Order: sequence, then structure tokens, then C-alpha cells
Amino acid sequence: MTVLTLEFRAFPSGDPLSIRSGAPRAIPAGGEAPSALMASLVYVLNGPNLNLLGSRETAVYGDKTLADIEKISAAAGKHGLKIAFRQTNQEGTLIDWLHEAKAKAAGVVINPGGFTHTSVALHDAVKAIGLPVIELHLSNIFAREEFRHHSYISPVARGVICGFGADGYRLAIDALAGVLQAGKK
Ligand code: CA2
Repeated sequence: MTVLTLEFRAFPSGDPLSIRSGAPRAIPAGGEAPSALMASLVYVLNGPNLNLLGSRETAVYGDKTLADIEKISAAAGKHGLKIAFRQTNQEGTLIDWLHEAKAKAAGVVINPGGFTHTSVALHDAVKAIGLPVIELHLSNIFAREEFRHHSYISPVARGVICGFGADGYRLAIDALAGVLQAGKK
């Protein structure tokens, strides 16, 4: 017998970056969600300092704020995908969210920020979850300082999008939708 429980997550009121997953979803007690439910949720994860977007370094990262980008991402969920959009400055929190995605989501778009170039732990987490993960950067990291040319994430990502500014989020969600759709065939 399958016992269903309803999952509710509480976030601080007014938190613009909290999960946006619409109505509560039914999750089997003590287990993973059935694939039909999992297929609709995509995590869009943002790493350190991206909360500062729009305030400084606009020549490099554009003038959109992260709240603007959250709206762009939500609109890109037109494929029937629900978008859980989050940002953290903590490496461990990004890893926890990737682990959570394994149980709850169909795929992930991640802008790991500076952790892109430093984090073996993020590499391991992306590899471990076995979901399609699209790595995303606002700037063209290959046209910048040499230390940004290496990514620990790229070898374990399904694909990489960089250099298209905020529009890259729409491109990444579109690409992930295509990957998920192809997987259903
Ligand atoms: O281009 C990207 O999206 C990056 O992931 C952004 C990271 C950078 O370390 C990566 O090499 C490329 C940095 C995000 C910092 O964002 C700021 C925004 C405004 C002011 C200061 C930092």
C-alpha cells in the first residue's frame, strides 16, 4: 500500500528567492516521489555573490537583479516545468540542495558562481545525483581571467551555457526541457 503525505515547506515571508513550486505535491511516505510528479520540477540554483547582481559589476554581469532573473526563469517554465529558484553563499547549502534535487526534481540548472573554479565537493555532488545538470554562467568565463577558464562542474554537467547574460537562464531551462522531453521518448 502506498501512503501519501503532503509536503509543505515554510520559507520566511517575503523571501523573493524561496522555492516556487506551486501547490503542495504528494510524496510517498519515506520515499521518493513517483516519476510522474518528479518530472515537473526543476531546481535553478545560484551560488555565492549572485545576490549582488544589478548593484555592481554591471559591465560584466548585466544590470538585471537576481529577482529579475527569478522572473525570467519562472516564465521559462512554460514547458510545464515548475521552477524552484534559490541562491546561497554557502557551498554546503548548494550541495544539500543538489542532494534534495535527487529526490524531488527532474533536473537542475546551476550557476555555481566562484565555486565553479574551486569546488571538488560540488563536482562530486553533481556527479552523485545522476540528474541532468546544466551549468550556467552569465559571463563568458573563457573570455575572462585564466583562473575562470577551468570548471570543476563542466565534466559532470549535461551541458554548459555561458556568456549570454540573464537570457542564459531561459536558454538553460529550454535546453533542460529538451533533455527531459527526449528522455521520455
Ligand atoms: O558569469 C557567471 O555567472 C559567474 O558564475 C559569476 C561568478 C564568477 O565567479 C564566475 O567566474 C562566473 C561571480 C558572481 C559574482 O556576482 C557579482 C555580482 C555583482 C557584484 C559582484 C559580484
